[in-house]
Amino acid sequence: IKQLADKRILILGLGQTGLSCARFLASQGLEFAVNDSRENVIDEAVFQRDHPNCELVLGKWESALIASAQVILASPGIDMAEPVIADAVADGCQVWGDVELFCRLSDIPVLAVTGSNGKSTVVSLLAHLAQSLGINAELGGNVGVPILDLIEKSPELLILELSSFQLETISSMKALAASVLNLSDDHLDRHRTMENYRDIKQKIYQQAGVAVVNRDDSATWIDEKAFNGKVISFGSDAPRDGHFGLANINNELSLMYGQQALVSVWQLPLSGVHNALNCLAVLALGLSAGWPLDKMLSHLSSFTGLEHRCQGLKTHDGILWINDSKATNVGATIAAISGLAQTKNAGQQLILIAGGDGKGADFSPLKDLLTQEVALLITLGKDGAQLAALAANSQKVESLEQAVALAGKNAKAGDIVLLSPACSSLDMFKNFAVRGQVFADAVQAIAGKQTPGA
Ligand code: UMA
Ligand code: ADP
Repeated sequence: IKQLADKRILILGLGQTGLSCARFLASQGLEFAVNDSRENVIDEAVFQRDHPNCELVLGKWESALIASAQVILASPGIDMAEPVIADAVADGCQVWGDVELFCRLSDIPVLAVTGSNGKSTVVSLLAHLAQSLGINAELGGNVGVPILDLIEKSPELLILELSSFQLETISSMKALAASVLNLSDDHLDRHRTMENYRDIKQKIYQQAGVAVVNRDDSATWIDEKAFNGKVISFGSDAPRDGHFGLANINNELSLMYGQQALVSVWQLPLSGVHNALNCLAVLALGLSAGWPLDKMLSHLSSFTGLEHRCQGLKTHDGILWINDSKATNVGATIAAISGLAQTKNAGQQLILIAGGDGKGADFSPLKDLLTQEVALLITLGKDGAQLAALAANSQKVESLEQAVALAGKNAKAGDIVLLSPACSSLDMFKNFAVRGQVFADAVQAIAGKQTPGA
């Protein structure tokens, strides 16, 4: 904490991260200023009561305040390359995020996970296994709990989900084990190129004890000669000794550790090859933390999965309605459609509801699946029209309720209606969870009620 004493500290952004930074600095008796470019982000009176000495500027970026800071604690959602901010930051000013501050202050061991998709699933499954094994671990980061809020709990292990936004400001992380699960087009409106996005994600490996890499995705690989730690890989092919993979054993696809068959994919709690890969990444990370493989395997099946990720809804109309609102990029929607394509039968139609803010993504990798697997594409939101142009049969609507109504009219019993937007929700909803809930409510309104005699 000496690094912060007598420094002019500025918190940029007053969402979850900024508020947690403010609480932490105050708990250490440190003074700070806060700047958020939006109005009405907090109850100012309450904040000023809790932090009476804090200079608070809301509603605009205050160049003079930014220029006078010696340490800036930047919220992940703020693009520090924006000229109004970048031009104001003084030479020699340290720009950290909450995670970098944590890394500089704490030596609690960390399992760190990033990737374009599967992060929340992997860290939640790790937390589930830790709890089942009686390990005092806490889960935090991009999954929704700011990391500085966890320091005072003094867990024996931290399981951290890290976004590219959080990794951008990291330089001191020394994870026990770290993984880039996969990389596909996302957040390019901020990171500009895939190379830059990959380089940011790869910062998670800096000084890690173990790098857990995906053999199927070269963007997750690390230069083993330049790396001091150990590398464990996972992938969809049969693995070498000491690595994880998949293989056909007695006509069933099985999770493998070297030559050892671990469990059939049918016994896993989550379906789809992408989830089998997520489980392999979990086992590799858990093993790196010293967790016994047999004990992890015995607790895998009791994981119940997360809402809004390929979650089937309970209805009475014979249609399978699936909420995959968390599919906020093209890679996630490809995983959802490919997973269903493997299991659905020839008579089952798939209706897809997609669209929202595409964050500058290239949608074309979806084209073949949309043509081959999707009977009707219903689009909405800012970039809905771009998606609609890729499919043979598509219709545009204005709201998610209209999309559900249209899907209901076109689907017959046995069909599948999938909400998997390939886009962020932020053009129409507060977040993906609200979008998923609006979908679930609209589905219940037309399909949840038991029909008389049913
Ligand atoms: N703000 C400005 N000007 C801007 C942008 C933001 O002033 O141009 C202010 C907003 O007014 C607001 C604050 O900054 O007051 C919001 O900060 P933030 O956007 O960094 O959000 P937090 O509430 O601090 O939440 C962040 C993560 N949000 C983002 O990265 C956008 C949360 O991830 C994370 O759970 C939380 O920290 C705790 O670590 C959310 C997310 O959408 C779930 N992440 C992206 C994703 O998963 O794709 C990366
Ligand atoms: P993240 O935290 O990285 O956004 P989640 O576990 O919340 O990941 O899942 C987000 C979306 O990605 C969901 O639609 C989910 O079905 C899909 N998904 C999960 N794991 C993978 C994977 N390994 N590859 C591709 N898509 C995935």
